[in-house]
Amino acid sequence: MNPYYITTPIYYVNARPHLGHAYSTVVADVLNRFHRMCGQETYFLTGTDEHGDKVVRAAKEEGLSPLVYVDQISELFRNLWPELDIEYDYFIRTTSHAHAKVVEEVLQKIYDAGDIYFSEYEGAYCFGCERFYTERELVDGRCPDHKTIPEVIKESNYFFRMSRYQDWLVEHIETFPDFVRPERYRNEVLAFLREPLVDLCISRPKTRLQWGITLPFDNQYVTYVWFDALLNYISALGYPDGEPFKKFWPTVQHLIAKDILKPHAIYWPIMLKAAGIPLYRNLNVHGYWNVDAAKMSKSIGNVVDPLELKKIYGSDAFRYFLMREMVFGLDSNFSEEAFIHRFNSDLANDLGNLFSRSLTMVHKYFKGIVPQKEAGTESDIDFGLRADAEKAAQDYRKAMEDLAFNKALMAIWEFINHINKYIDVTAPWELAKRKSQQRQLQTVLYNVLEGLRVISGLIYPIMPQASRVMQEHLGLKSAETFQKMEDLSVWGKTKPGIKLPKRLTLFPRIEQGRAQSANQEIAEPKEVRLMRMKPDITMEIFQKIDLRVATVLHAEAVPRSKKLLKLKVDVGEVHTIVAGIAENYEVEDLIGKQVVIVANLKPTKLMGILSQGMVLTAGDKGNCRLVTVDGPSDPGTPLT
Ligand code: ME8
Repeated sequence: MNPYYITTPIYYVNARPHLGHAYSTVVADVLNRFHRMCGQETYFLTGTDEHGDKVVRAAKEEGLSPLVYVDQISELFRNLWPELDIEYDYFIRTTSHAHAKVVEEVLQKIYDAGDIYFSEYEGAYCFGCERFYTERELVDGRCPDHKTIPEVIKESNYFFRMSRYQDWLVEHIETFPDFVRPERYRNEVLAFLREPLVDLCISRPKTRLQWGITLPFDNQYVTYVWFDALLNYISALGYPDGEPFKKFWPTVQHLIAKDILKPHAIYWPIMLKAAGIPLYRNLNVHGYWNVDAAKMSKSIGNVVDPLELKKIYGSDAFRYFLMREMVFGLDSNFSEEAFIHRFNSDLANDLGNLFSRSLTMVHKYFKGIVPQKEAGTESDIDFGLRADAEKAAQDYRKAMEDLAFNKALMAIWEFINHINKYIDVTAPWELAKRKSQQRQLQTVLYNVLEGLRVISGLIYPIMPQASRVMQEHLGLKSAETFQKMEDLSVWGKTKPGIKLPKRLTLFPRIEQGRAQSANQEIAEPKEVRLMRMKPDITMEIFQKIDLRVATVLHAEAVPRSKKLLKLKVDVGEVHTIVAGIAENYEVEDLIGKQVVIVANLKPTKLMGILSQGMVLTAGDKGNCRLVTVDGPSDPGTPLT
């Protein structure tokens, strides 16, 4: 069986991860798990793109060196993925030494072959895009993305002779119709290739940019960030001699959104061809998530934080929503209302209720022991359930292979509805009333459990936690066996006689827009809670917080506030701090007390009083205690 290699874009470290990044990476994880279920050996690559102008500018804004800055943001991405149950095999960083070596090697190879030349160029340069624009590409003289007027820059640079490969690329795309898919993006690429292809400027003079990989044939230049970044897909596998490269490269599936179609569909195949490396198998292009019908943007303030959603609704529900809501290839809209609606109707009602009502009956009628299916009763009361299960598994598989995740889920949900109807029609509660129908009751509930087994396996790539919990509660011990596609198309794998654990609610309904705490079984399993406590700020960030010992000189109530006290504290100098501790401390108890404060918090006005710091407490409201030091300390002593 063919191995399977899936890649995501490597994300720029100039911004924190958001919904869009999470979507691509969840899709890659879903595909990776699905192909593993099909018995393939898989490799899943993601990572961060850390060179270029954009990163230098973002670091500058934060007052950090690029090196420190890229470490911090890259870590945010790396730490987010396990929170969303994303299990990648390798996380590549373009600032790694091994990657730089591959970039140098490929550049040299293409240079030696004569496809890189030196020339002077004057053109309109957009700093946001980090590239030159031709007159034709500009819209009213402005960058189509950033809407800014590009600067005219004249410089000598190295160019990659892409024009030489134009006809070859058109022919390749025409010969392999699914090279770029879905078709709308293939058409877009072909339309672009109808115009003459301009050679690509692949260097930046060090006088303008130092943050990049030095060209192996001219140390006055660094490599253009896209030429560097695209090579991650092979450097991560240990190109040219690494075993993973030999095994996985020929099967590669790239996954991107439409924003980076051109570098992936044009620069990248030509780079591979020029370097004598076989081309990728498919470029899979998805659409954009908009939020509340607008493009996600920092300035509008509608950027969706995946971690926030995960914390409230759980990783499974987040993954389910993304996969169910977006038609791969088209744009989609995110809104929390739609999210909650899907959660309640699909997860809590359809799947969750089926699961609970089925297990409740097994506990009620059979003391929680999986009943034996009785020969002779089976066909009478099958009502086509077995055929439905086979059809669901087939439709699901086809849809997953076509990247039609919404359809794959629809196939599962159609089957869920069939089981629900099956229960209504066979009415186990009626069968249970008569001893003579005991055998029928056994068979009906056996069939229901068997249907749930199939569902628990099919949902695995999308909702790995719910899949595991379902399987545990269905008495399926070896999770591995029940996550194989081949087992899911075979009826009758459930073993009778097994005692099932107490039932639980898989997806408790969300009331008033927020998940209930009962959701914890799925939303917050223990290991995830621990993971959240893992440090996710670096020492540099922590050290920016100036914690000091302060002695309280004076305290008084803030008029018209039940909670606030105005303190004057000695922290080497006198600071006024407004603290919400009035319900826990009397004014007179505070005088002379040594507390710990954040001394460099930006001053802010509270009830008209300028507060110059924050007093640290443990707990809040009813049980709030001041953090103090274990013995007298000089006011202003820093905490280390
Ligand atoms: O372009 N909807 O990095 P990037 C869906 N470093 N997906 C979205 C999205 C949205 N609104 N916004 C971003 C780069 N994405 C380069 C890539 S690869 C060799 C170098 C996702 O941080 C989507 O996958 O801008 C998109 O292609 C990618 O993030 C762009 O990430």
